[in-house]
Amino acid sequence: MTAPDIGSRATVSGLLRDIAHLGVDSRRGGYSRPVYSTAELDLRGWFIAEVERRGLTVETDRNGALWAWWDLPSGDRSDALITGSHLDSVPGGGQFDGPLGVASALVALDELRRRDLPRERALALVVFPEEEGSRFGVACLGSRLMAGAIAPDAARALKDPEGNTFADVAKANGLDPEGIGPEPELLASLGAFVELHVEQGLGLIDLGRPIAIGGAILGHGRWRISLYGQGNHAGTTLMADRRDPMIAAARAVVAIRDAAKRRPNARATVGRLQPVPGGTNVIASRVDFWIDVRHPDDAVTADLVEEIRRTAELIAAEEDCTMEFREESLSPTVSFDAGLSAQLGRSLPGAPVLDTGAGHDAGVLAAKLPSAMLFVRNPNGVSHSPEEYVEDADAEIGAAALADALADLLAGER
Ligand code: HGY
Ligand code: MN
Ligand code: MN
Repeated sequence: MTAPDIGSRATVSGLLRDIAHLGVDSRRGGYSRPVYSTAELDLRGWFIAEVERRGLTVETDRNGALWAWWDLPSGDRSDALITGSHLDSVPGGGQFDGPLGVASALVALDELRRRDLPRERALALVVFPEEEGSRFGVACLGSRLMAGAIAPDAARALKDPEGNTFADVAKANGLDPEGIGPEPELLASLGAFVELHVEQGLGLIDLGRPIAIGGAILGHGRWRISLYGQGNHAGTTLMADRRDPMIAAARAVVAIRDAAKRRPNARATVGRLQPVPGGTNVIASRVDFWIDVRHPDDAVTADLVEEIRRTAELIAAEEDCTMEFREESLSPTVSFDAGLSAQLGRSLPGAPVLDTGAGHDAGVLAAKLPSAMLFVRNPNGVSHSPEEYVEDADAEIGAAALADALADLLAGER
């Protein structure tokens, strides 16, 4: 089946420029594209238009992931190959985290169709929802639901900062909340998943290479800490009479940093802190803040989190406050499929192997099917920030590498 004429030869940088106006965050800088926001829905519309221009039909699965199938003439989808990523972003995120993988999948598809090679398996381009967990708090929510890595009841009850449940938002966007959950039949039909993603570090800069094959993903989790004190007037309440959760939170944030620094290669971050009610002339009654903790060894992550819990509890007591501590999301360290990664190595001779401290849908699905990743050089190594960057030339090299890897896999290489 020869490639339908899609007009100009699409490039990754061209496709990304087409969506560069969607979800621009003028207050934070960068992009804010939470799942099911106008921006993310517009990005879904862009993806659907791009795959339909290519003659593919898009299916939405029970959890809201988009699947664009390049079917075999026989229609056989067994042992299918999938590639893709996500379109949602963190608040004030970069242009490439997620969309680079989706745009590269489109360009790789075009290249595969131009080559008109023999192929033994179908290919699907996939977009997973809520990879960042920025709206409902759980990273990779869409792929976790598909893989059965989160209970549907727990997912339905997740709330966004405005108090909307995932069930309500999913329903408002055409899903059946009672239908969300594992997709065992779909999973059983899949043979392999290859996700291309911007590198979120300096590894490729240090190596002087444009692309790498993924090795492992650091285990990572998120916990919410709530500190309760006595809300009061900033002017009429003497310092000695205060039970100020903001002081407890401030002390806890520094203690968290110190505890992480005592463990080589551990990372602990507090990037989100919300006082309630949040008035300039008001002593907070409550402070919610979230910790993101990561380490290659899951036991060290657990030990660090336990030390953080104990320390925060002690600080709360010293400040005459109380504390709630709750796990929101946890992913173990994952190594990508050795056989699939070795096959990528044969398709891309000389490509280095890099581990990553960032989580990905490929890391979640690795528990259910052979999964692997390709990383594309990011000149400043910065991510989850407006400064995230990929050179146009490297973006095209990444898509060409993805096409080479997929071509071999479609031809039956294992
Ligand atoms: O948080 C992460 O590691 C990923 O970017 N979702
Ligand atoms: Mn991210
Ligand atoms: Mn990402």
